[in-house]
Amino acid sequence: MIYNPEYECMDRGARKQLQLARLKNLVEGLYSKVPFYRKKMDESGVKATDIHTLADIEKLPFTSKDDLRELYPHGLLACPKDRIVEVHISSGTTGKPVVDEYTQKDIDTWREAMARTLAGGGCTRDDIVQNCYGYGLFTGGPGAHYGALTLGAEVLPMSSGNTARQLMVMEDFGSTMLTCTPSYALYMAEEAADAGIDLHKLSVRKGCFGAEPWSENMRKEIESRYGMKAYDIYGLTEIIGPGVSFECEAQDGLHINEDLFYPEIIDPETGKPMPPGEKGELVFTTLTKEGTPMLRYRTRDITYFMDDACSCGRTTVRMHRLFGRTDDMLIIRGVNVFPSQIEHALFAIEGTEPAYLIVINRGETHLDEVELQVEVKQEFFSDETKGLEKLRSRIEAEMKSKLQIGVKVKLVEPKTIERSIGKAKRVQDNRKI
Ligand code: DLL
Repeated sequence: MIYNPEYECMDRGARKQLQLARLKNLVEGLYSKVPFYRKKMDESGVKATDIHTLADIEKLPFTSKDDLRELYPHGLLACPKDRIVEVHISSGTTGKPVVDEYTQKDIDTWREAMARTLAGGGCTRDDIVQNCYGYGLFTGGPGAHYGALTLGAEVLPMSSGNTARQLMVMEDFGSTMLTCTPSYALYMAEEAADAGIDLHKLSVRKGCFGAEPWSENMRKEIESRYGMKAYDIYGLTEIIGPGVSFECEAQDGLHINEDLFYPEIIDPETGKPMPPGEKGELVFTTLTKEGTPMLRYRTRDITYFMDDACSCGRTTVRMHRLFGRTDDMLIIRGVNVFPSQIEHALFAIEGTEPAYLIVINRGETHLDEVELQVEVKQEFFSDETKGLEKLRSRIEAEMKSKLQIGVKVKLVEPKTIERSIGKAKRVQDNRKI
């Protein structure tokens, strides 16, 4: 089902007109209301009146994650503070997180974007949606919740974790649709098999999965284990949360909600636009947001545009499922982690050498498992094992508190981790996704 054919199936020329009108309005507003954008525009010598066509967006400055960190917490606010009704913060754990502050109109935009998204995955008012994205500051839980309610579906607001309970509810309440990270969907399937539950005999037949990288093979695995259709959905806190783009029944690229979020794909080195079919960095401008609007936000996500017609009838441009990121950010169990952060925490601990390796596996449970190999000073090895054990648990506790994920620490003898004369390779990512 197409939730909003007026906008999703709009004539492309008419949509461009709408985008241009919204862009002009946005740029004018940003210049007068947000000192950060005014300064940036002044520095690049561009004025709101210089925007005559959509291509003129190239004259405008980019916004980066580093900019957002400096503006934390309220530096991007483009409306009076008392108009903000909800706040979300990214799962990123390096430095200051990024903030999205929503007015009521922004929440309504999000509801619309997520209604389109879940409808793309086949959700209707007849569905019972088991929502196992995390609720809280993370956008996943609330975003899917709003979307399901907007469609008139019934929501089971489970949040993530407590898998035995998830399965009990799935069975007893007859969930027909699942929303969670793809790795959690597979983990639940494993637990179901262990508990002797045949998922094919339950009612769950479709799911919208995202928030982390996953592959076509993982999709096949989820689909066959549940006997369901599994759809990829994409979004990020900075732009609105989930609801930026989504797959339809064709499962061939993610339709971007272009009337709300203007997409560009640029060469990350030169900042110049890439033609459809060519990979680059995804950039978004929010066309209607009031609270914390974004101008040319560099997502660091790598994909390409697919602008051929889709069999579903939507006319929006599609993006290929993500290929990766331009930076070294790792997404572990849906939490954004940077190797530099692990390093930072590690080297504050007495007894360790400056050599470590982060090994990431997607274990039998389909959840990401992190092993942190750390070299330890020689004297610890000559010491009794109690000292080593104490050091190991200390590092594990430190990682848990700094990264918010469990890390298994393996202490190794000095000089056992491979050295490099060039760039050090700190991460061994064995996830076959
Ligand atoms: O993960 C929003 C979201 C929630 C999307 C639920 C989909 C479903 P952040 O925590 O800010 O927001 O993380 C955003 O996660 O820049 C991508 O690198 C990655 N990501 C999100 N969706 C996908 C996906 C939410 N479908 C960052 N495939 C983004 C691959 C994804 N990576």
